[in-house]
Amino acid sequence: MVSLKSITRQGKALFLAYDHGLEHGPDELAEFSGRALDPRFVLQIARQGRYNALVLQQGIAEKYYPPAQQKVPLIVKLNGKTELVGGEAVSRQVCSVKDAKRLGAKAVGYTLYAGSQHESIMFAEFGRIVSQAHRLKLPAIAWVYPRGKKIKDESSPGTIEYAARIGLEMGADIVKIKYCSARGAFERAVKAAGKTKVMLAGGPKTTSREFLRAVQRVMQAGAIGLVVGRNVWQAKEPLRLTREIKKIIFPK
Ligand code: FBP
Repeated sequence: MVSLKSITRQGKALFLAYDHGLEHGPDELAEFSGRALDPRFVLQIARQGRYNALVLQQGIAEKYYPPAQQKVPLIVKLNGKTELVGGEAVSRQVCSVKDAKRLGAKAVGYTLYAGSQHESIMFAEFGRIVSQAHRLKLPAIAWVYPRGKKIKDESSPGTIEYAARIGLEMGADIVKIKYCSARGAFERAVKAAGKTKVMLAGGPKTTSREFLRAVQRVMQAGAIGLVVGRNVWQAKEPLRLTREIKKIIFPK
């Protein structure tokens, strides 16, 4: 098994995600204060907040991730899509594992839209990515987001449990899944993921209180941490919220 040491602390982790410019567009980065449109603002949060890793697409990694930033380990997201297309979700690989490594990545990430009519394309790509990443001793992280005509509720208990299991079956070292507040749902998802570690996907901006409660619940359920984007860099005081999140993930 590939070691997760370079992107975890005491087996736990807090990653900052910043691939939204591609996934959702500049409006979302500019929402609330507009500060997050500038990659330097978010990179500074990652550095000052001492995140365990920062998730970037190759473009921003290449242009904004200077050697000084490298105190915060890099995770390169290998696939991506925009919101400009309709239809069943498909997100193809846009960066190779080798290029990610060249950019300084300590792990690679990939989104699987399980349930989409095009899931087989993404499964085949991710299967190859896992082998290539493991050959280079890089962990492979799967964002498993069930999405498509047949998925009624992306974060129902059964759906998140299935998403977690897909991570294990596909060979991911970490699987990132959506939140579900139903009693016992996240516990069952963690169980379904077996030896694949589970992390929570932050989701759209909510109140800090609500967000911290969700973090608390998933940590109690056995998750190793979270990959957060909007809830932190759209917050009024991102570093303050980071400290609160860290108190939950790393209690000692
Ligand atoms: P957030 O914490 O902002 O939700 O970021 C996590 C993330 O997975 C990003 O990596 C990605 O850009 C986004 O969520 C995808 O969101 P959506 O579920 O709306 O496609």
